[in-house]
Amino acid sequence: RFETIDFSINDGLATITFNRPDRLNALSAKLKSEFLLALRSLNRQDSEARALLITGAGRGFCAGADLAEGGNEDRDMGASLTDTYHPFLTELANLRIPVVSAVNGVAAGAGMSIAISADIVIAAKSAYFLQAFVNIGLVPDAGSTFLLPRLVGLNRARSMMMLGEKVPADKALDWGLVYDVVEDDALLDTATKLATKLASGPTVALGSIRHLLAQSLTNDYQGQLAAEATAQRVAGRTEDCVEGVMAFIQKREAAFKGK
Ligand code: T3D
Repeated sequence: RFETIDFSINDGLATITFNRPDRLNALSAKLKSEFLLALRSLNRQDSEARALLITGAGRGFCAGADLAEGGNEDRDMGASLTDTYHPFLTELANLRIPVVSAVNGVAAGAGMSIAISADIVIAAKSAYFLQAFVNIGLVPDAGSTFLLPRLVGLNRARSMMMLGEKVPADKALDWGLVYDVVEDDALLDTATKLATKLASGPTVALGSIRHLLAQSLTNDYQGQLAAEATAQRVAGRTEDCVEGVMAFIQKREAAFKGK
């Protein structure tokens, strides 16, 4: 159905694969709109997805904005962001299911923003991260200036953004930007196993964990305690919580249903 992404849902695991390998999966207008549609479908109440895996086809994860599609020099890039980037970034942030990114190659510009928006980032050994914006005279966007300093600290974020140098996977691991780095040929298998585990987890609790942590980036301590109480009230009333406690008492593996 889609031309620039592959989108599937199997046994509760949704997978989105950016699929413009000859352009290192750069974000063309078509790709951005298809990505948005796929994310919207996952945000619908009737979606059967319980986890999302995002990766890229070929040797790149995503090289950011499609620079070959730029159009005229007077183009308003601010409007381009609000009209074509912010909708999918917001939809991604709003997901109530856990998100894993499998970074198979370069994650540059807005492509890096997508990669690090995931709850768990797994990178191939040969992958790298690039705040490419400054190299073409732009400022970091797509949430980079919000997320990156919070993930790696101001100092490293500033250096990445001002120098526009590649940060290889092993350094990204050292900095805490990614959860794990694996051999290139083990990436998809490792990330799929992890996402499959999340897809059979207590979905309501997992969704709340992602939102609580997002809120913690701006909340004060009292606000966060209140948010935890609200989320726990909901989680405590799920069938999965009943099952989790029962399984613990019966000394068996819990069989969560996602509700
Ligand atoms: O209005 C708005 O859209 C504002 C929003 C901005 C958000 C942003 O993301 S701005 C940042 C945009 N991204 C970049 O600046 C990165 C540009 N790409 C590169 O610097 C390099 O391609 C890489 C360092 C990522 C990879 O280098 P390398 O040597 O491994 O590959 P390559 O040969 O440069 O690229 C392979 C092909 O993909 C090549 O095409 P060709 O020559 O084989 O026909 C290249 O042109 C194409 N490609 C790579 N990145 C992009 C791209 N085509 C369009 N847009 C790209 N971003």
